[in-house]
Amino acid sequence: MAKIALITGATSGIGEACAKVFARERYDLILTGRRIDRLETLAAHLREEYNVNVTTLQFDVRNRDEVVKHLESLNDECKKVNVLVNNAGLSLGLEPFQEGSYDDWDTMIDTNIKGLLYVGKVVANWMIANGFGHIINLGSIAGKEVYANGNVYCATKHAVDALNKGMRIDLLPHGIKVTAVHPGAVETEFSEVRFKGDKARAKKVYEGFEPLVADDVAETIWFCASRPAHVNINDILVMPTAQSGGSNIFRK
Ligand code: NDP
Ligand code: 8X3
Repeated sequence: MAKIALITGATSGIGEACAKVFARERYDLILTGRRIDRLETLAAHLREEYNVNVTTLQFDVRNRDEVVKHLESLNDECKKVNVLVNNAGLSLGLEPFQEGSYDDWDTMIDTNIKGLLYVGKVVANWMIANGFGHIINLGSIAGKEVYANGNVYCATKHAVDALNKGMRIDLLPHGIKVTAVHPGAVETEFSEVRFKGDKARAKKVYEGFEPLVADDVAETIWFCASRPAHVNINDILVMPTAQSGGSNIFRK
């Protein structure tokens, strides 16, 4: 039987790249996101290209009832998930703390922290029942350092860093691996979302240096997922060579 990877936020960027890498490695996939048309297009491509089974689930990770309902609607075979890539997340706005938007703060906290917890808990309980599994949480350099105007986004990723450690302590007795992958700047739709559709402003973030691409992160995630059973990568920081730390890129 093929192994199974469940990937949240598979409609673009790092999540989509992970779907392609795990399909290449002949994993069956459960892909989630809100933009169902994109999920269906990707699923059709992966079935055709790699002959893997792909199930798509459309839900908003911020909605706890929806998360539980959609995930628990999967059949028992699908719940034998080997790898969860807990990836769905976003940044909104880039303002000094005193000018920040309450709505943006709520959305980031609800998505990056609460969404990761809701999905993580459901899947962790399947993994406990199955006696195996590996949870890979998407952190960030923003979870290791704080940069100007990054205040709340950085706080959510620091929370992911702490939760990753806590999850590992609690799940280790059940034989479940827990890893955090913390990327630096990756050119995806991330900055377009942060700047609310302003493509020109988003593009500027990646000018003058070579950022990571989503594939670089997906291959790092695959490296973590493909270690032997006795090896766990607790935490990995993967940066563009040209970016020495959280503050070393231009964000305006
Ligand atoms: P993208 O914007 O390209 O992808 C984000 C994904 O998250 C999309 O598939 C989106 O799907 C999903 N998502 C966002 N909000 C929700 C929600 N409420 N419910 C369900 N799904 C949601 O960005 P990236 O690929 O770059 O980001 C992926 C992860 O990597 C995030 O956690 C981000 O914080 C992290 N990261 C990104 C870095 C970067 O520089 N790009 C660096 C470090 C970490 P949809 O909109 O269809 O629901
Ligand atoms: C995304 C990378 O440095 O723009 O987490 O916050 S950064």
